[in-house]
Amino acid sequence: MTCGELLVALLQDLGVELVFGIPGVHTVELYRGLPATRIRHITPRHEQGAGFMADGYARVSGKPGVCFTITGPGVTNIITAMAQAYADSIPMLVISSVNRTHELGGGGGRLHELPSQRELVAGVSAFSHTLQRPDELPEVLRRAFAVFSAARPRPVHIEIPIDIITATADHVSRELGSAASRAAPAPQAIAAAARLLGAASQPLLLLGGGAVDAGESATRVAEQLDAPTAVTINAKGLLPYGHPLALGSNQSLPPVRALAAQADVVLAVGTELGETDYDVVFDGGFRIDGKLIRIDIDALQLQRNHAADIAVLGDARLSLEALGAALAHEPARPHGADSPGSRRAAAARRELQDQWPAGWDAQRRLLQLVQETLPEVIIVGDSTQPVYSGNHSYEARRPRSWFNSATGYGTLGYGLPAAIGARLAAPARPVIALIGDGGIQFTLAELGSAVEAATPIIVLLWNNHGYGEIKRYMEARAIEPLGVDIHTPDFLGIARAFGWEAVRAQDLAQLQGHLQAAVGRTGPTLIEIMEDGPTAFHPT
Ligand SMILES: Cc1ncc(C[n+]2csc(CCOP(=O)(O)OP(=O)(O)O)c2C)c(N)n1
Ligand SMILES: [Mg+2]
Repeated sequence: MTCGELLVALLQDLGVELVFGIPGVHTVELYRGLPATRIRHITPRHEQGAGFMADGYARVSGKPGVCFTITGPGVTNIITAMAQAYADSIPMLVISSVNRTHELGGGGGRLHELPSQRELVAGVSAFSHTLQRPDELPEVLRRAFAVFSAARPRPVHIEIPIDIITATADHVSRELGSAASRAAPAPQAIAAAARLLGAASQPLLLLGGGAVDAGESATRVAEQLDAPTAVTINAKGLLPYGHPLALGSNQSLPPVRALAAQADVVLAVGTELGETDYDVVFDGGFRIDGKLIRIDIDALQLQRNHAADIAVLGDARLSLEALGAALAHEPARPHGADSPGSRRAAAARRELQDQWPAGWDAQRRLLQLVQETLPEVIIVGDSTQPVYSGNHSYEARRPRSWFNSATGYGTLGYGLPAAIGARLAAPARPVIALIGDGGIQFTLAELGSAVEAATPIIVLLWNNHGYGEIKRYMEARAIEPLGVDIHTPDFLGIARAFGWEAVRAQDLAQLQGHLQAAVGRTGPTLIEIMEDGPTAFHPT
């Protein structure tokens, strides 16, 4: 058995079901053992597509997305996707080759050579490791999976020199030992938090993507505290749909900011308190004037952005369960739609609705129709108008059902490949990629991967013939729009050429018909929506 064969056997032992990658002469030895496993291989058209697919798969399944890439260009191509996953704390394992051990850093002009590949990737990884011997493999994989399951999940990079991939591994034990248990919070910290929250008169709860698997315990705590609750974009769906305490993801808008500033105690769980959720208007206006309790799995993150009065290190679900148990000893508060907290939340929601920009209304109705037609839908967004407005107005029915690349790193080109990964993780659910005409052109060739992977996803293409958001931004600053009115191709023709069904929707009834037809198909469907022009969409 070679090191390459051992690797895929270990990955299977670790529960990996899918690998995304484009093979090359440096990685063929990773493929030798694959057919003997149950692992399915998915081939993208660019390594960035592989990374985004792995990300979409991870966000829906909760399991790490695994990629194989070649030395050099394969690695540089996937770095953008790793950076998006790094920013949003998504588990991802990138296994690449690298030049021979004795040539590393040599600058000899070898095929695919980089001065230091490991250093390049280390900046977007929890860690990046160069394998020196096959014997190291079980341990380094154990470390990677410890990041994914028990620490703050982020990409991990393992590079294997091409002389090590083929080295014999017959002597290496396949023993993987026990995964780490998740960290429970310190009891004193939870007791202090419960005392402070128990005495609060205007508490506010902030939930982030770190709490994505803590919906039930978070809802219990929200109800015990009667606290209006804001979720980040990656935490949408944590409270039951239509919950009276829900504020959605509007921390950048005045009504929720007012609640945050007025709150005497804010409890923030698994959230960075970062810019793309709390300050997309870039004015530094999100303030917490009262006491702040933070819960996070990452000790460093507990100290970033806002200083906490009580900083609790621990897993979100275990911490919220412990907090819920402690709060059960505090005097019960009223709850239900008429409670003071629910009334504060309802007032904020009304104010928010009055303040929605006019242009958002059409997009909101579009997204509502999608959700009514396909209640189980997962909407994977790129960085385009209806994604921005949906980040504020859309209420997901379940966690892991609305996410996009407008958060965190904010790259274009994410939506299509990430939707393919999402569908692979949830083959029974409708998956929509919501993308602009600019964003889709970054990874357009992945239309081919969707056909090949037999993932009947739906692309909702928001076409305004250009980089609309940036054009608006330039106009608002009296900069003459330049570089934003791009040539857009015949997307329907392109999609058909890739083997997709492709149609245009001009009103809600047409859109509904197209969606219903699309979910009945075995192949993927692109539905184009024109923002303007003679075939413009009217949300009626
Ligand atoms: C890789 C990358 N390059 C550039 C940008 C800057 N950018 C953000 S939004 C945007 C416009 C995207 O156009 P489109 O996808 O058509 O969406 P629209 O704003 O028109 O709705 C651009 C260029 C980015 N976020 N990521
Ligand atoms: Mg556009």
